[in-house]
Amino acid sequence: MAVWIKSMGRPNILLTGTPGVGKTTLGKELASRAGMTYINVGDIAKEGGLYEGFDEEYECPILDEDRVIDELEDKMSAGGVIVDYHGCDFFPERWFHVVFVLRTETVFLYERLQSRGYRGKKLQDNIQCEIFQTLYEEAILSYKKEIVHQLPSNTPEDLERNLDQIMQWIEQWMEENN
Ligand code: DAT
Repeated sequence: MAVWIKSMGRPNILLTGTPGVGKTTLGKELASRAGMTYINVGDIAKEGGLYEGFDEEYECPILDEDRVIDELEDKMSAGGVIVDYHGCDFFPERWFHVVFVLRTETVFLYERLQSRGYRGKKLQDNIQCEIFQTLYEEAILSYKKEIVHQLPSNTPEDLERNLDQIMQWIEQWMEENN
């Protein structure tokens, strides 16, 4: 594997998809293998209280998107960042060199969300979100179609394969851009 020097330009990667598809698992492991920075937008919002209300229907706080963008801008300009969020239409398009949309089949996702404590409408809405490929549609409307890739995320084997593929992609990007 090529040695990456810190001063080299590094890509920014967006990992998106329905809650439970495996963004955090993949993102953290990828950051550790690639020596990149992992950013979980949900956590950043929580830590900084970057909310502008509470959505009663979906039982979750409403993200203050402008403040999230202000908070992340400097880190994104520096490069080498992996961003994890279950939404993608409000980030500046220029931030990302590649977008991966993780996809999980209903049987697996149902079990993961149930064990996370999701029930009733919240569970159904998230399952439906995945079946209707809402995040994939959002991604291809928000970024150039050529940089948006779907990755199956059902099994530990999928996780390994995705890690390998993204590591290869990063290596190629580094060669082409440095
Ligand atoms: P997300 O960050 O998209 O909400 P997560 O990384 O927290 O998802 O993963 C949800 C659960 O699923 C967690 O218990 C780990 C498990 N998981 C993630 N990716 C997986 C995969 N490829 N195969 C099996 N389980 C996976």
